[in-house]
Amino acid sequence: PILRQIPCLAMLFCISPMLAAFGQQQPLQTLLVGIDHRDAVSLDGDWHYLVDQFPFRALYTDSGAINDRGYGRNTHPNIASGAHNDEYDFATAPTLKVPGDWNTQVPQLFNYEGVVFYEKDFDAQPKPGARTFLHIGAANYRSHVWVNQKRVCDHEGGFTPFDCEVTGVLHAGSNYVVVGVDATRLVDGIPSTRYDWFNYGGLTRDVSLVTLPAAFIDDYDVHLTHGATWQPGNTELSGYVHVLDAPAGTAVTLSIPEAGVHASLKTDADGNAAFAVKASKLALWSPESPRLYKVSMASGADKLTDEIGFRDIRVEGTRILLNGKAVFLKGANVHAEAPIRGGRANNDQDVAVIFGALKELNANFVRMAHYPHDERMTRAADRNGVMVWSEIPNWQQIAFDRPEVYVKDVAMLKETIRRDRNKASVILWSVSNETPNNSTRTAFLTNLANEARRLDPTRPITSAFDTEHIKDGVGTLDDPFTNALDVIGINEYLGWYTGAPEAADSVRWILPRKPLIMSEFGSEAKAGNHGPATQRWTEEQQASVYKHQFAMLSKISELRGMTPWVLFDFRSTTRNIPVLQDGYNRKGLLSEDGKKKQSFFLLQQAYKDNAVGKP
Ligand code: GCB
Repeated sequence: PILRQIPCLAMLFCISPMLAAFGQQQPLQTLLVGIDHRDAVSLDGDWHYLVDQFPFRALYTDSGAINDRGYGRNTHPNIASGAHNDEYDFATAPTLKVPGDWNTQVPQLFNYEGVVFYEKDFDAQPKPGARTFLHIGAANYRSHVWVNQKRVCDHEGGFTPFDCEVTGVLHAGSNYVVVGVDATRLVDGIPSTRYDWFNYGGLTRDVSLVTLPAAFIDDYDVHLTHGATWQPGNTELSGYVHVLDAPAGTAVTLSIPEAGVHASLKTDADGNAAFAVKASKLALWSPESPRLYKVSMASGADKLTDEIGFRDIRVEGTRILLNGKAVFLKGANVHAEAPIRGGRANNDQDVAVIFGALKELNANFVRMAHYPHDERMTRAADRNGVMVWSEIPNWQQIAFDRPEVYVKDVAMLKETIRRDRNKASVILWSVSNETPNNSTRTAFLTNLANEARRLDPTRPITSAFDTEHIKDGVGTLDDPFTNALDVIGINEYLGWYTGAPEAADSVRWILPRKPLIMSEFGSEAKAGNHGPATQRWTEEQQASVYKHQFAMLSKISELRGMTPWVLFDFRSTTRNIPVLQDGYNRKGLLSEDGKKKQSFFLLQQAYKDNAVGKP
């Protein structure tokens, strides 16, 4: 109440009472694994939209609850006569393309970080005994979904998919779905309120409807058995196929014809059919030979075929072993920003441009910063033989002191791992980027790293650390959170945020005895801006930073990979130097419209010659 009487100093303080009621954790929504390999009815295309401007009366009630008497009802105003009624109408509202952020589609919404409602009509013919799910690939940041006036789900998190069950709500003929998407930054959000990228709002990834039998395969994990017994040529596959709502003893088949695997399994009381089967003639997945196998699973009336690669990834001392062989990770950071056209990357074309650039660079690795990207990206990585660092958006200042943030973080981690655990390309789960070194943070992230390891014991866990404090020519990483990790990432910007580029030449590093990935370095350059190497913002200065970084990196004995920041220039709300930045972070090896800078060619050559770092 007091807050109502004082002017809003910041958006944050104005909206906090309203959001208080949202503090209770929403249950984890269903998440159907391998949905892109199922027959789904796409709901992509034109959706009507209405902006619900602050104080977001259509989405939230005055007490902060979700308003089920608002736009979710999709009523139409009585224009002719009779009682006054609702003052909105989707039927005559303009449209937005889905998938797509609203920012790059409607000039007036470019900087809008509030609520937009989406509506779409669709036809359905529900069949008795069948179940239907509405799949949302991602909606940034919170979303509330109504189908035919009933709220079917709520979801928080801008980069992971969720599936809302709509069985029983659908009827034969025309139906509608309304989604209220709120892109407001939250102190207790993940990420929190400050971050160096653009807050693209809306239904940013594909939306579809999928119809399944009463009991169906919702989750599976098929991987090369991980453990001390692993030997090339003597391989075994293990994992599980989970059948949702199946009674114990339900039959499940798993077959990988090209690998000679045909297994008949039975579910346990939880619907889980665990397995371990010999598959000794497997061709293992690697960047040189990214072999994928057709993996078919069936149970009752449900069947599904995915394409999965098999490989072993592990850490031994300071080395990273892929299929028992030490590897050096030659990579780059990538944001989910569509090159050329701009906006959130979410279609085959965007993914082809990004992977085209990575392959041209001679990269075998990519850090998908700083959150899970569209599933097309990890699929493309599987096919292209590019290893992946996958991250959840614990970026810098997160409200680590709030228990509800930990609950949300675990939900996000689960969604990320569940969606991508069958991707051979994904070799690392990262739980954070540049978080402050204090005991609250360390306890929080140590628990989260352990949770990641519990959810997936087959992959190493990592995080990126910020070491701006390189003193007297010595770089150190003295952070207790490193104890919880298998692989260490370090972000440093010698030659840009600190010191001159050549200072790197004489820096010595004192590091934990774990594999190190230099997960960020670089400097800003506007493509086409030329001058002496000492002049900031030129391609020459950026190239000079890279040269001196290579000299430094070559001397770090623990170095097992590098991902300079960043492949393409990307939009960020914090980069506001006119002419030079114009709203873009310019640390790209390429500009946002695909112009290669000098640094691109330098790195391309270094990767070709394996000039920096050893496996
Ligand atoms: C960092 C962050 C990254 C930023 C980058 C920069 O350390 O991890 O998200 O965009 O620096 O350009 O400052």
